[in-house]
Amino acid sequence: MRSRDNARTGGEILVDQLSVQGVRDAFCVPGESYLAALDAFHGSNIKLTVCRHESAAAIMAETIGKITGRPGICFVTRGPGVSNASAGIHIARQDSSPMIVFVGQVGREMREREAFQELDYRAVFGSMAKWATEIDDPSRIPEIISRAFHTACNGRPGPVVIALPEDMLRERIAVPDAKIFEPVEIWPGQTDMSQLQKLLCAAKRPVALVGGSRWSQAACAAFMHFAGRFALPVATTFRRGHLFDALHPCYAGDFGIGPNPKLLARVKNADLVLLIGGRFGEMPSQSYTVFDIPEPQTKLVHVHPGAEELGRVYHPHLAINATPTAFCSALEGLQPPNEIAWRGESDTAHADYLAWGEKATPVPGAVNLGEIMIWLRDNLPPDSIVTQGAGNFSAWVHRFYRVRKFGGLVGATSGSMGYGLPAALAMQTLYPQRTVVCVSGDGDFLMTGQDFSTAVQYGLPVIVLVADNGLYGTIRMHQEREYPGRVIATDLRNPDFVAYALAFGGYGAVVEKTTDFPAAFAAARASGKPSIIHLKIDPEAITPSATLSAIREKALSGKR
Ligand SMILES: Cc1ncc(C[n+]2csc(CCOP(=O)(O)OP(=O)(O)O)c2C)c(N)n1
Ligand SMILES: [Mg+2]
Repeated sequence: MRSRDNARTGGEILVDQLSVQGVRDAFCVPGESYLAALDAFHGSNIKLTVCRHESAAAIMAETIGKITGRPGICFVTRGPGVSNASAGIHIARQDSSPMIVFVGQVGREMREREAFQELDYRAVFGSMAKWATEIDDPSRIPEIISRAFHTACNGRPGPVVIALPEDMLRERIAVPDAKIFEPVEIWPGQTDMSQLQKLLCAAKRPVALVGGSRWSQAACAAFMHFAGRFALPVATTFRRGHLFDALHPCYAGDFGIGPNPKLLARVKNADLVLLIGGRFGEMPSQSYTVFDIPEPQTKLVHVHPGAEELGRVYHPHLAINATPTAFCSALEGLQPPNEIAWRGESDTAHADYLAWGEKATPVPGAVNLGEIMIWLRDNLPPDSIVTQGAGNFSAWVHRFYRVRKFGGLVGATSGSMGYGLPAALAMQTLYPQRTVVCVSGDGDFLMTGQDFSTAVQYGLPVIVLVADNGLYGTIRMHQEREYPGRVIATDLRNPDFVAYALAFGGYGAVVEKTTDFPAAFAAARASGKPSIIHLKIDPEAITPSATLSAIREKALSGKR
């Protein structure tokens, strides 16, 4: 209800401002604390998706931020709502994804009495979010939203939390909108690039690792072109497989959890390692074991958009503060040496990668997740999207599935269970024409499984594979390694996932043996409905290369 005197409510100013910033989708669980903002979505061009749980709403927003590079938007209510959303806020932090979470807040006159559901958001999210604030005055909404977009996206992206006192959202004032923002590119200096040129000319065994955020399809294409010109072996870091085409002749594989031993050896033996875009966190450093801290034994080039990440753990030989987008275009100016000392290495690395995932490993039980991943890689269109949560099942995705396109694999580098389904819903919202498959575990799926109803409500025909081994398998594996035979709290009693899908109004099929999968997948697709394919996995098939009993036996023999 915009009035004739140009006065708008705080809620209207806020939603108009989101629209000016180019927001097309927002995700919420409603609350009485922000009714005036909800009301302002009437007549706006932003599609508001209502979810069943705030963790799903927050993950959907995070996924939008991760893939588009512009903040994903989520609205949740005060205390309990934002507490539920905090898993998504943490993911945005660890995964460096731009996101803005709007939270209802008690009226201004009640603050600090611990009124109903009141929280001090600045204190609670002070260390998890990139910025946590509260808007006291509706005339400052355009300014604060503009800053929130800049903060969420610039440098190393991350989550912003903004609290909205409910009376502030109802106040009516006249204020102009702020203009649309653009994330600031950070260009590498000429000196940086010429030093890199020299390092590459002197290298004998270089390898590149790509990760992090602030990539785009064009940046990935530019990097692949560079890798091709330099015959440079390139690996992707944990859950960033979508940054490099798996069938590019320079692709050396996934350098995540349990990488190909040949790739691990290659990185360890390299005399020059380039990490582009990612943090030198626990995963790319293989739990901080690959390089010495703080002075690595090999030459490291670290390219990162956040200056504070450069030298955080490792002292790089060359630190370049740049966004991957800008850095990759600057790579056009580098020339490969006349004689590439490592010529042939990218071919070997790629052959090692292909061989590592060529054939499924034999596993106990009638359903082999490796063969299913191979079927998907051979049969899904190249622009398909696979999303995943966290659990041992994901090892089969990384090893046997082949990601071809930017956005083709979406996962949480923070290892947050329950990620796959909301991420799939967000991707299907963004790309209605593309096939979206979510690969989840039985534990993983039920962390956000209630939002299967959101898929049904909005007609998002995602296909969810639930790898049901009746276990919190990852933890059981660690338990058997550390405390063999002393099983506790890792068994699961599961529902009938087909009945679950049907009860929600979706399609369901069970797969008892690998050869049932193609027909089940075809039927799911033909149904046009959100679907669940229930995969009955033998609990002994705990990794692609080890059984649960073998892990226990090994641990017991070590203790004897
Ligand atoms: C939100 C969250 N809670 C707990 C964990 C710890 N955790 C990691 S993997 C895992 C078990 C995953 O089980 P499931 O999804 O069934 O996959 P599986 O390992 O059995 O293949 C747990 C509990 C986590 N990573 N995230
Ligand atoms: Mg499981």
